[in-house]
Amino acid sequence: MLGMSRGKLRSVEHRSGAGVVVQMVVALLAFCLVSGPLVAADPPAEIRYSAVIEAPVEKVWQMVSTREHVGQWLFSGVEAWWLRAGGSYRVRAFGRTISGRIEKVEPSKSVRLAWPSPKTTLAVEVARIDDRLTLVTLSHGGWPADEKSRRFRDDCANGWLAAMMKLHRLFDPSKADTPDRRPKVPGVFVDRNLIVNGDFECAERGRFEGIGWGWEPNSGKPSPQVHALDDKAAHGQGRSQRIAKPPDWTNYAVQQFTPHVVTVIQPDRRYRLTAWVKAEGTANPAGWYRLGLWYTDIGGKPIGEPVKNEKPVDENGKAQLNHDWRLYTIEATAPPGAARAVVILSGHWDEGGTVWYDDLRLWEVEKR
Ligand SMILES: [Ca+2]
Repeated sequence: MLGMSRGKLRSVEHRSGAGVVVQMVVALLAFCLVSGPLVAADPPAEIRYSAVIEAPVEKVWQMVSTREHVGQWLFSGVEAWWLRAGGSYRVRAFGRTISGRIEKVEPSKSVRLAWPSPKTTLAVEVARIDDRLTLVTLSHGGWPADEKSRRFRDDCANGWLAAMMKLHRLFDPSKADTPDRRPKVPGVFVDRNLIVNGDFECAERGRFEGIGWGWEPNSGKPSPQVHALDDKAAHGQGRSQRIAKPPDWTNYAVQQFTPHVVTVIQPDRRYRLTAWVKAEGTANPAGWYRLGLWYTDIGGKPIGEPVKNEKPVDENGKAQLNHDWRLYTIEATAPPGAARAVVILSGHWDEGGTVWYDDLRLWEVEKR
C-alpha cells in the first residue's frame, strides 16, 4: 500500500501548475484512507531471560556483579566497573566500547545499568529458590520504536541469550534440569542447552503461529494445517512441536540456529543433539521425517553435509515408520570454520503422516 502511494506521488511530480497540488492532496488523502491513522509502531518488547543455576544466591551474585566475573559471561571485556549507584562502567560488548552509569545496586539482589545508546536499561537480578538453587533474570527494556533501535535490540536479544548460556556453564550442571524446577515467572528460560526452548514449554508466544518460541519455519510461512504446539501429545509433560502433512505439500521443517552475535559453537569441538520423536500415519516407506544437525559459518551458510538420524528397523530388517516416543542421538564434530549450528525438525511424506518433537538438547560433549 505504502509503495503504491509513493508511486502515485512520484508520478505527479512531472506535471505543473495548480493541478499538481490538487492531485497531491488527493493522493495524500488516498494514502491516509488506505493506511489508516498515522501512528508510531509499537516499541520493541523488553528482552527477558531467566535461568535456574545450581548454586547458592551469594555465589551467583559474585558472578553477576563483580568486575572480576562480569567479563566472563555478560561482556567481552571490562575496563571500568564501579559497583555502586552512580558508579561508572566501561565495557566491551557487541564489538564496541560501552560507557555509562550503574543506576542501582541492591546487594545479593540486583544491579541495574543505564545503557547509553539507545537509552535503555539493562538489569540482572538474582533470587534465592532454596539453599542450592538461584533464579537469575536478565532484562533489557525501555526500547525506543525507531528502526535502528529495533535492529540493535535484535542483536542484544541474540547476544544476551548467548551470555545466559555462558553463565550457566560457569557453574556445575544441575542435577535435574527440568521445567518443573522453574519458578513461574514471565520470560524465556535458558539452561545448559545450546538451543533454547527445546522442550517447547516456554510460555512466551513465538514469532510464528503454531511454532515454539525461538523456532522458525525452514522456508515459507507456517500453516495451521501443518504446525501446532500440541498439549495432548508430549514426551513427559507439557507440550510438543507437531508437524503434520497438509494435502498439498510434501516437505517442510522447523529449525533453530544457535546465536550469531556471540558464538557458542567452536570448530573441532564435539556436540551432541538428542531429541524425542513420535510418528504416526506414515504409510509410504519412501517418506519419513528427519531430525538434522548442520554446522554453518557465522552468516548461517552450511558447512559440509547435514547429519541426520536413520530409520529404525525391526528384527526382520523392516523400516519402522510409525512409533511411540523414541530417543534419537546425533553426535558430530564441528568442522573448520563452524561458528553456529542449526537444528532441523523435518517431515517428508508422500501420502500423509504426523510427527511430534519434544525435549531437544544440543550440548558440547563433556571432555572425559
Ligand atoms: Ca514438552
